[in-house]
Amino acid sequence: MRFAHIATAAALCLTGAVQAQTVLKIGYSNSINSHYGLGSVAFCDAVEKGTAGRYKCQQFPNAALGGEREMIEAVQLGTQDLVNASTGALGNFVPEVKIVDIPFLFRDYDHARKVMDGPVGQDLLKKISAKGLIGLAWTENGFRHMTNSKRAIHTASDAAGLKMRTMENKVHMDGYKTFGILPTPMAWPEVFTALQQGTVDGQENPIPVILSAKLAQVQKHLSLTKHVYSPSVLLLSPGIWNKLSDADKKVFQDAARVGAAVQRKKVNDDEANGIAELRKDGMEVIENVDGESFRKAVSAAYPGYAKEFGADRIAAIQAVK
Ligand code: EAX
Repeated sequence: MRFAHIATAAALCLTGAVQAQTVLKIGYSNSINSHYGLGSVAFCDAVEKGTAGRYKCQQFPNAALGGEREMIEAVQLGTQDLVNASTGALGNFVPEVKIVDIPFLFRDYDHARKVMDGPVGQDLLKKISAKGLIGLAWTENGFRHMTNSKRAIHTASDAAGLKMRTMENKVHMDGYKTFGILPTPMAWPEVFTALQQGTVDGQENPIPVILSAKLAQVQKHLSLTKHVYSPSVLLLSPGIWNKLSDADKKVFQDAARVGAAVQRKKVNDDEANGIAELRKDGMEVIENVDGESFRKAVSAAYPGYAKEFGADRIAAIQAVK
């Protein structure tokens, strides 16, 4: 590694083309081997290559720079350059984004990815850019499932009464209340300890997060409730963006799409292989959840969502085939 850097520097010196190098700080909640890590590294590699090394990244995995809300705030302020984060806290900065956090809005991965990459998602990226953040591309966290330490969840009534950590996201909390759970909003870095100490009974997250955060160590039951899709997004600080040439802007945007593809592929792989792994780690996994019981319950929250986001906008997302 070291030698490679020296060799590159020497090669640049020989051509007399030594240029200033900007090192960008990128943060995310999970490990460097997680979907967030693989996506972020792929993005950064493509940026480095596309700018001939003028830009590179320093990776800050495992919430080393803080929770998602703090990281988004830091990118907005320009004290952090990049974050790859779920939409969990993003609605507190860009309210329009919250529409994609509605439970049972998306049927499956194909549907969700098509919407995020299509006009709805691209329009939301523009809304993000109007709020002092540059939304480079939608990456992916995955469909969220419930875990807890108390009991197997087959139907919504099994979930009722459980105290569950949620993200700091009102759309989620309003929906989850209809299942009868007691939502307890909490930043991600506090979650493992809260589960370990029993401050909350459970939490909900996609398979790639449950795996990489080793939640099997503190949660016995996993139910594939798939109750909400969790998009994530690669955000860049406007201070960096505004300094980029048009050609470099294109490099960053193309690189973000490369990163997103790698991140989604890792989500696919974890969905395919993660359940077996989690069982091996001692989790009891309920695959055949009564989804209808959850959908029926959450319909009580939909009038509120329609009022907030517009029934037509919700219907337009549902209608994407
Ligand atoms: O790494 O806070 C959360 O639950 C988010 O899903 C986060 O991205 C987890």
